[in-house]
Amino acid sequence: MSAQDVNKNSRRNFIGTAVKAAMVTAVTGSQLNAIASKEKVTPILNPIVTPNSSPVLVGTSFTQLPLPYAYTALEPFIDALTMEIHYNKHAAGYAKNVQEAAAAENVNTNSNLETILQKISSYSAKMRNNAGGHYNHELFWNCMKAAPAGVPTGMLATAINNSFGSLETFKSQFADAAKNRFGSGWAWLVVGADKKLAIGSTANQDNPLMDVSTFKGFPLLALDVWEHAYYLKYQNKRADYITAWFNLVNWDFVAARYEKAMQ
Ligand code: MN3
Repeated sequence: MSAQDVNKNSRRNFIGTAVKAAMVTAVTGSQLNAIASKEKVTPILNPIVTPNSSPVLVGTSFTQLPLPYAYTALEPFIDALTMEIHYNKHAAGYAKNVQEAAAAENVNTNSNLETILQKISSYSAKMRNNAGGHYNHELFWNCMKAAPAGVPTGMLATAINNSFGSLETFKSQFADAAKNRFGSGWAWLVVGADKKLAIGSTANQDNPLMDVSTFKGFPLLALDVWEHAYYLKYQNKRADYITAWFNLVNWDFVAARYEKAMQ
């Protein structure tokens, strides 16, 4: 057998293994769904966006909404187990805790979370961490969709080109914001009070709507750079996670939020 044949063979074996691994993942994903339905957890395949609801997700509720796709939908860039733990444990925890904080601090949970965030300095640290955590994740899920990402369109595409020169320059600057956020936090694309696009980051579960944030604006695009968002697949390689994540950006959602912000 020539070296080339050996190469072909090992490549075939690798592909076989990869296909098998994908099948195992698919089964795991559907088993998770089955477990979810048995435990009367909200089904995860229901879309958030219905014909009667705004696709821009303005007016975030205190309740965790169903994921707009299956746990497996973002593979291979974000694995199903990471998504399952992230949505069902981490994000579900913020949703539960923000409701506890609201009850303790006499906040009406029928109000929009945005109004609380804008005056978050009036509330407890528990409210700040969990109102932020809940809001950020509800936004984050909608900022992603199954690959491929496509490209920004319409007014957003023009604004990105005008502000950053090109989509590639935008991605590079956004990735730098995400890489350089020390410890846990988020990277953002926002529309500022001056109606201009800006890139920045916040620590922990803070976000640009909060009165306590030094980086302010209306968030269009959010990237979670807490280790829980990537560690199972990427370990310490945050930069690789960020590069992969660009394959998942839901530009239609971002463009709809931009148009809303510019009205
Ligand atoms: Mn998270």
